[in-house]
Amino acid sequence: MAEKGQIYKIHSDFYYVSFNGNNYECKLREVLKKQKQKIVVGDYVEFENGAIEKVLPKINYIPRPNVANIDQIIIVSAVKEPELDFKQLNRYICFAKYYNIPAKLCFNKSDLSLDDSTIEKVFQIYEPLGYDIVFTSAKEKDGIEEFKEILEGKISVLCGNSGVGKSSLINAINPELNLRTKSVSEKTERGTHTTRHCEIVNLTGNTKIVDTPGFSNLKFDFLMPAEVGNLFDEIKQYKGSCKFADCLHETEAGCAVLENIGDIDISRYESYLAFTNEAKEYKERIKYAGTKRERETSFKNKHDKIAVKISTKKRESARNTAKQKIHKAVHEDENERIN
Ligand SMILES: Nc1nc2c(ncn2[C@@H]2O[C@H](COP(=O)(O)OP(=O)(O)O)[C@@H](O)[C@H]2O)c(=O)[nH]1
Ligand SMILES: [Mg+2]
Ligand SMILES: [Zn+2]
Repeated sequence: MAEKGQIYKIHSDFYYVSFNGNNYECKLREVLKKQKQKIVVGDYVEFENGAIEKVLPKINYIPRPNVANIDQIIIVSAVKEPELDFKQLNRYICFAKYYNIPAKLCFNKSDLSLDDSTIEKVFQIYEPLGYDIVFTSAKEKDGIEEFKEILEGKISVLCGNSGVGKSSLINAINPELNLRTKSVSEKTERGTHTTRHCEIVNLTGNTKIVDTPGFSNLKFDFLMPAEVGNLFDEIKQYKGSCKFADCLHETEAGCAVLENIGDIDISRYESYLAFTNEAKEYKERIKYAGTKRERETSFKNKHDKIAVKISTKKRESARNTAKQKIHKAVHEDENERIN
């Protein structure tokens, strides 16, 4: 009988599977290799005698870090050093939304002159949105029990800018755990090649975390401007209530979001506008890619030596092919991001 386990590490051809507290080194069945399906850390698999026979459907998936089936994302910020960055926090929150993974918020370095107004602001903005919030000091070991509690029994990914104290928090819970990887901004900017493999490790008892190089590509340059509102619950609730169906809630007349702007936190709304602009840049870019291709096609047609009189029908079909190519290119680009 095949057992159902979870891949916690992948190393070249070897897949390490945990099942019932034991670890198994496995290889893929030939048939799986041929299927070319994406197998990542976190995947649940059926295996028998060191061979993985089947990969079960992923509940969720984050491409970078490349991991599936995680329970939650813990977004770590520092209240000072570096200064609390609400926009960055909102960015992580939106990413968690995008990948459909629950998030919890940790505010670390509470030992550094944490004023009441900061605490108040944090609760005022994020509590109504339904987020669990903990304040910690990895240094003074404050709030570590609460931090442990929010991780308890789950598989979590910690994310947050470099220097906010992620490693210190993990250390405060389990000093023996020597994580290999560094957070994303500690090592590279986008473009520099690094191996982005991750590993699920036991933090304590049944609590697991993903040892990961961190999130990369945190810009919203892969979706349409109109989709950004879906990542903000307080904006999404007005979906369909604006006068114009394609309303971006910026300056449009009859915008339900603007009519209720008093109920939305201004820093959240500003983040929304900023991310929408990033998405607009993306939209412009693919639009330009489209027109450029079409221009090239028509140029080629015009300058074709064998002076051709392309029938309207043929021209139409040529245009369609060009469009399909563009669509495919865009699609592939998206896939590249998703995979
Ligand atoms: N004052 C203070 N410093 C901290 C705290 N947690 C971490 N640090 C310091 O912040 C720096 C970055 O911490 P680190 O855990 O490496 O952050 P990471 O990049 O998020 O993993 C280190 O110098 C830590 O000693 C804290 O709670 N209070
Ligand atoms: Mg670190
Ligand atoms: Zn609107």
